[in-house]
Amino acid sequence: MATVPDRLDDLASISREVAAWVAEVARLTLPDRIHWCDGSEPEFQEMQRQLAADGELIPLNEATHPGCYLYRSDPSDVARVEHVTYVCTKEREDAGPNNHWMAPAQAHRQMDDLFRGCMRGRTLYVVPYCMGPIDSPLSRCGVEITDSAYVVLNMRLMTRMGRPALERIGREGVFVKGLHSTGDLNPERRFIMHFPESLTIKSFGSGYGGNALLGKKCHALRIASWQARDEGWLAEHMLIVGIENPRGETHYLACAFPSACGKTNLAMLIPPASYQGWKIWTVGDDIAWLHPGADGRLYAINPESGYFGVVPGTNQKTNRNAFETIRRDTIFTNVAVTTDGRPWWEGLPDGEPAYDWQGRAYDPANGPAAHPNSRFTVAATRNPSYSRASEAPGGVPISAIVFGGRRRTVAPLVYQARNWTHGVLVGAGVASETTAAATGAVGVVRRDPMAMKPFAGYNFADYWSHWIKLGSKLERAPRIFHVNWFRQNERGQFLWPGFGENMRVLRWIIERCEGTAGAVDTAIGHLPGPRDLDIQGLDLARGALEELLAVDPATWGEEFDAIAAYLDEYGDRLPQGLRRELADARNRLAAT
Ligand code: SAT
Ligand code: MN
Repeated sequence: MATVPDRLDDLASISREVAAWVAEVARLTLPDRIHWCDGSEPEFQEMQRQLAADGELIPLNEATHPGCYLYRSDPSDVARVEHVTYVCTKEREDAGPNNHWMAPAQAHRQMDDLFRGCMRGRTLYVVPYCMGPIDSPLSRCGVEITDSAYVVLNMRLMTRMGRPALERIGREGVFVKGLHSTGDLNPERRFIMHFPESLTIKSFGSGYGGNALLGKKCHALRIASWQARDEGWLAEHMLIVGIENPRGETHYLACAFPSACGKTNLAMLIPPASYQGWKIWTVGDDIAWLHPGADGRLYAINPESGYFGVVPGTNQKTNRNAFETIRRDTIFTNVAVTTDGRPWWEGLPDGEPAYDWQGRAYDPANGPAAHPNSRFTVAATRNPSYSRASEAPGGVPISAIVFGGRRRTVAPLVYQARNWTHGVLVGAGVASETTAAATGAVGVVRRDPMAMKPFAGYNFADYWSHWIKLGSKLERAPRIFHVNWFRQNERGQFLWPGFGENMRVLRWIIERCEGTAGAVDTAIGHLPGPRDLDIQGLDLARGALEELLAVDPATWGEEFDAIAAYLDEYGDRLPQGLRRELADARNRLAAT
């Protein structure tokens, strides 16, 4: 039988609470070895070397991609699994209709049965981490216990991981407990369980992304959204980007789009050639923690320190910053490779795949060479547009919150909510086509309020109440907007070029915040008038701009019906403010 080593290295003595929990988990999971991660560079390099020696990581072409590796996950384990992701609160209603629910006692029993003895023959890694700058009062810590070295490497890039985090936990005594094992990767024995009332996560049977890097969606969104409600802040699925105008003034925007809808691209945008003197600064590409500041503004930190971004489509033109970022020191997951060991994916203008994401000789009959949800993991500091404000302990002040989704029809290019509560309705009404980031059908429109459908750790009705309440206390609340880069004409062609040209829309948003841009008032909110958006030098099809900025009464009548039916699912818990905003919007539409 495997024995648990009783050697307590110096890391284990930093926090009695962590040590006690590690011992308890070791008694359950029976690992051969326990490794406390210090987060140092030598530890990271040694683990990469070891994994490469074991064949789990494939070193890529050292000349073209120094320090880069390829990891192939199990073919059944390539995306988040929302159907087996649970929020386990004492009261079912607290999890809400937006979450799968299980009673905590039953969920613990079921998970502990899976974890029993599951680390025999394996190493148990203790991964202390801090979400947010290590010295920020807005940051929160956690410890992930995992038997996956790949997870450890990803956590090292994605979080402030190691000794300083453990020392902070030692001082504070509070941390989120995340227990993870890849188990046998059997999809039938795969569950991601959250216990927000005890700040606990148990994840079994997946080694992939948001299922396994527990600091990310499990902690920084599901558990943190619960903590945030209790403590008076917001944990959101938002990128944070700074936009500096030629006068040197920087506005920060927090933008919520569902997974694989372009958050990373927007966070690293390269402005069009005509935008001389404008600069983009990336603070975060996926998650924002938003706190009311003493001056009545909302301040954001990015709890992460790296990017876990979608690879396919990334190139010099679509996202030059990301393309530069991932040329070295990057872990690629489920991309293809060329004969000379370079990573390859759909959307690269040159090279050819020799082996697909499963390691088979490439054959187009097997589908795309890189998995559509293949990912890069890389430290944020590698990004040419990395903002040093990412390290600011107090965060950055947010001028605008931008919601959006991927919608062929209905939603115009951009519109502005009339006020905060109306903005909460706009966020609650977000719908988007599903993507490869989660298992299941792709391209199906579903409601994804605030892009948080898979990530809100409690009842959406309570979440919207919290949003409304929080906004009412902000003297200088951010303005709220909605964008849609994905409108198509009836021939299925995109009406808007997207990518760097989205800068034109961001400019209108900023100038609305400054009070200098014009708009027309419509039933759904304020839209740019025909001359309010800068389209100089843009090659738009004839009539495209009119279509992009049209608010068709019949279409929006149906949309409001669909939003009303969706909100009704939340019954009496739905805040009255939202019902009132929706009724007002429908009245405005009827009057047009
Ligand atoms: O798999 S992750 O949750 O990390 C990425 C995403 O779906 O947003
Ligand atoms: Mn995401």
